[in-house]
Parts: sequence; structure tokens; C-alpha cells
Amino acid sequence: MVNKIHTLGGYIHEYQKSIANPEQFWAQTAESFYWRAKWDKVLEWDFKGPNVKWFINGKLNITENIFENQLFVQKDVPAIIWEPNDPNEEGKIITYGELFEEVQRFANTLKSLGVGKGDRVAIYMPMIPELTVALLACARIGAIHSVVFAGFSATSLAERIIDAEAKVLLTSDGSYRGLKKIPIKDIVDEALESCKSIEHCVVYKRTGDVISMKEGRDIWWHDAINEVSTQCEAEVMDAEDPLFILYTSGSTGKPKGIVHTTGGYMVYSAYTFKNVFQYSIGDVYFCTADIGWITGHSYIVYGPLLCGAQALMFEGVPTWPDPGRFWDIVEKYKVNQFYTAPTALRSLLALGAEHVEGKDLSSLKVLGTVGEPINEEAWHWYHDHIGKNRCPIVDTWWQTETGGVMISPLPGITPTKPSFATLPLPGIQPVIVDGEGKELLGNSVEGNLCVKYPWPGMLRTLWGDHERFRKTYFSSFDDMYFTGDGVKRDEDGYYRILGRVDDVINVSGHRLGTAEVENAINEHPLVNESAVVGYPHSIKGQGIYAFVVCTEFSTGGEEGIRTSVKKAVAKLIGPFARPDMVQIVPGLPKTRSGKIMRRILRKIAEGDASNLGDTTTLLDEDIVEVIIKGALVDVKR
Ligand code: 7RM
Repeated sequence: MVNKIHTLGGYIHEYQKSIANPEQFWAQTAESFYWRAKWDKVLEWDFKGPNVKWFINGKLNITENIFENQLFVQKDVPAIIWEPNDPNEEGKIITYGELFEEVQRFANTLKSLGVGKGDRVAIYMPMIPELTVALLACARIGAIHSVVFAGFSATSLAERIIDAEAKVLLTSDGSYRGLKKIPIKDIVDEALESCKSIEHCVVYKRTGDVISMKEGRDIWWHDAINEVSTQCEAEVMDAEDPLFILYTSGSTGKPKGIVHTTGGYMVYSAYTFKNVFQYSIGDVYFCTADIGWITGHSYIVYGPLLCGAQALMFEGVPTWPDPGRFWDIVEKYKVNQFYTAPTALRSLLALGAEHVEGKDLSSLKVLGTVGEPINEEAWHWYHDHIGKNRCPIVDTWWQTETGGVMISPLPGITPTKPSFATLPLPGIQPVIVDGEGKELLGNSVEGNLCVKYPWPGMLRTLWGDHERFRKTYFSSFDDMYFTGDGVKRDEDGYYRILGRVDDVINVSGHRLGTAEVENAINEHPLVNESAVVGYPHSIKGQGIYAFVVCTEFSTGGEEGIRTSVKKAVAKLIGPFARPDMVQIVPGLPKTRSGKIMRRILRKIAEGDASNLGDTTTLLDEDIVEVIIKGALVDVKR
């Protein structure tokens, strides 16, 4: 069993130990897992390569650590508590024993479709228990899963399938989101037109809607699992074999395939889960994220299940049938740990505290947030109205790339401060550097957040592009991993994340590249060029503001173009990427060398055009005046 910290003194002691001798610290943590063969070296690293390897020559299977290694205590204990979209539909409770059977059955199904170790399996599914089964079945046989969030468009799905050269796609006929039904399989059919690598598509029947099944390619999930046995030996994996790919946005238009490996990710997701949530056996833990994002991978599937936890999985949305949905679920299942995104809290806060009143939230012990900075108002609302001033809040900072939480309070242990992620977890060595890469020592400093020593959960490469991996994370500053975030360390040494310093925006906790949105806008036949920036938004954290230069105006004029540009982005990337503001402009502010001066556009979008800073390098200063005159104001700013 993974070691759990209990006191502030214990944390300080662990932290110091972990820094003095990181290899010994992580080796001790890794000892509590089941390895088919022990590693012969703990760590090999070089951030110049870059090259990072943990638990070298260690052999294991992550699902053996979830199931076989725990079954003697866990067989009849719930693993997944599934709450459907519609509160009138009956949920499901799946024990570790049952989940193990389903995982083995589906692992054999994948094998029967020709999937083997190292093959990529794309997964595009709603939040149903079979999604968890799908991930673990891949892990069982050593196939690499690549989950694509089911809110992505056909184009985005296809792009990810093609990049990973996935052999099989797992999906469903449709999905439920509040009152909406989403035609998942129609989106898949459109995507697969351009995906030559896909040999089979397995379709889980969720809505029962009429869909088309392509002869020879598509198979129903319930038919596919019929013929196979429920026993499947775990494939023995090397610690450094890839476990999964998860695509995330960067500052160019092309998403990056983040690669996580088996041994290090296992140790890190389990260790951080147990400590950050102070999970005790018997607790019910509820994370509202979608498994399509890293938070769901690490803190619905792997971390909790590796710790024998009861993980609640929710198919629906926070506001349907009413904005009390989360709190009804907390009451119904007596949830002990609750983990969500600030954007969800802000939207619920805006809908009024009456939706919390009368709900029994007394089971709650720990509250968590993730994905974006939490503002003080939302923090206090969470603390007062949900935690009733009894529950510590863990503001957990981390990234798809880090695999697990990096900076966070330990609940009930680390004294918290609203909007601060507080202190690094054991084993994590954050540093703050200025623009020149000089480390800023001591307290009360602000700069770029880097990490100067590897940790087991870190990404190892970008799928198919090790050079981009080097450039993105290791070339800005010498011998350090650069996170892309700005940060402040206050007078107490506490970390406060300030947000991205690159061209990545965070919209309702969804990470998006401004270049990605621009590429989508530029596909519009009437658009010449565009520039996209984020601006502060009271609910979403950041809103999307697009400055668009058109070739001509069609019927419907400016308003028509604005609407069709928004539609085009929703269609090309996904509904969550729809721009909030589209301003048609005659030109963009560019330097003499043709670079768009985003700083100026950001200021205008923020409504702070009075102080634009130095504009002397602009090719055409007059354009700025015109843009300011036509600037749009979001009431939610
Ligand atoms: C887990 C996740 C990563 C980016 C990251 C930050 C921002 C995440 C916090 C936060 C302030 C936090 N992965 N971020 N957590 N900002 N406080 N507690 O979100 O890859 O999708 O996004 O999210 O900018 O770089 S992610």
C-alpha cells in the first residue's frame, strides 16, 4: 500500500527526504506495487536529450496492480459507481470482481480483432462504465489507448486517429448530455472516411438510436464480447512501455500526442491520488471530469482504482435536470471527496445557492479543484456553501504532461489560502525563472514555472515527434522542464498559478491553442486571416475573442459572417471551442516583419485599450484605432 502523509511535520519530512534522495524516495514508493520483475536502476535522465526513464527493466502490468494484487481484499467492493445522465434511469454499481471480469472479456475481444501489444486503440465514448473497461482492457494486453474527448468534432477525431495510426476505434451509437442526444456514431462515420488505419470499429449501444453499421468494419460491442472467455492473462510490460497517448493543445495548430508510460505513471497517479485526497478505504470519491481529459485518466480511472477506491462516474451535466444535480449525487452516494473545475463552480454560483439548500452534504470531507485558476469568490462559495466551512479545499495544479498533481495542499494538513495551489508534493522540485532563464530564488518572486528534476509521472515524448517534445518543453530554459505557466511565489513560499504565458487558452477548463481556433476560422471561405486571443470571462475563466479579416461580405453582412464563423469553429473543433466574440476588422496589427502583435489584441479584448504599451514597431498604427472603435464587449467579462 502506498504511503500516506498525515501531518504537516510528516509532509515536511517526506518532502525533504524526497529532495535529498529522489531515487530512494520513489523506489520506496514503487516497492508497494506488484512487479513481475524488479527494476535494476531507478532513474536515468538527461533534460538535454531529452531522455527520462524510470524503473529501468522493471516488468509489470498496471491492471494486475488494480485487480489481482488487490482482489483478496476487494472482490465484492464497488470499484465504479455509475450515475447516468437521467436521474430516473437506474445507475450501476460494479465491484472489483465484476470489473475484472469485464476487463478480461473485453481484452480478449480486442485480441480477437487482431489488437496486440503496442497497437493503438482510439476511444471515443460517453461517460459510461464501458469506457473504463475499454481503457483497462487495452492496458491488460499492452495496447496503447488514445482517448478522444467525445465533445470533439469529426475533423479533430480523425486528426488524432491518423496521427496515432490507430487500428481499432471504440465508440457508441449516441450519448446523452442533459436534454441533448449526441449522434456519436454519425460523427465517427464522418471521421473514419479519412482514417485508413482503422480496421474495426466496436459500437456500444447506449441510446438505441438508428445508426449505420459498415459491413466488415463495424461490430456491436454486445456481439463482439459474446464469443470470448472472461480470462485473460496480463501482458508483461516494461516499465517504460507506453500506457497511453492523450492529445492536448499547444501553441501551434497541431495537437500534441502526450505519451505516458506504464511504471512511472502507475506509481505517480496512485501516490498523488491517495495523498491529495487523503483517501481511506471505504470512502466514496467523485471526480466530475470527463475521462476524455487527463483528469479523468489519472483521477477517475488509474489513481483511484490502483488504491482500491470507490470511484463515482457521472454521465451527465451539472445543470440538468436542475443546478442541484451534483449535490443530489453527493447526498445519494454519501460522497466523501469531491473534485471539480472552477468553471463548474462559477456557473453554479451564478445560478444561486438555493440549489444547494436542503441537500445533505455532511458526508463531504475533502473538496478539490483543477484545470484553471480559481478566483477568490468561487473559492469562498465552494468553502462556505458546499464545504460548510468544514472541508479543506485542495487547489491542484498540474497538466496533461505531468500525469498527476504537482502543486497542491494536502487536505487538513497544509494550511490553505484562497487561489493558491500552495506547495509542491514530495518529489517535485519547482523553480521560477525570469525571461532569461535565471532562477529566481527566495520568496516574493514571479516568473515562469519550471521543474528542475524528473518525476515518475512526467511525459516521455510526443507521439512520433521527439524533436517537438524537446523544443516545446526543454528549449526555453536550460536543463529544465518548462510548464508554459506563469507563477508567483509569495512571502510564505506558497505558489499561485497565474495562467499560461504562451498561446494556449483555458476555456471552461478546456485547453485550446489560439492557433487551433485560427486554423478553423481560416477554413471559412470568406475569411482572409484571423487572430484569436483569450479574455477574462466570469464563468468560463477565459472567453475566446476572434479578430477576423474578411475577403468580402456575403448576404447577411457582418452579422451573418460572425454567426457562420462561430458555427464553423464549433463544427471543426467541437462546440466548446465556439468563439464568444467575433469582430470583423479591416486588418490586424502587425510588426514590420509581419508578426501579429497579440499583446495589443489581448488588451483590446480585455477592454483595456487605454494602455497599449509600445506600438512603434507596428507597420500601420492606424489599424489599432479602427479595431478599438469596433471592439465588442462581453457582458460576462
Ligand atoms: C489537469 C489539467 C493544464 C493547464 C496548466 C494551467 C491550468 C491546471 C490549475 C491550472 C491554475 C490550477 N491539465 N491549470 N490546474 N491553473 N490553477 N489548479 O488541467 O493539460 O488540460 O491543462 O491548466 O495553465 O498549464 S491540462
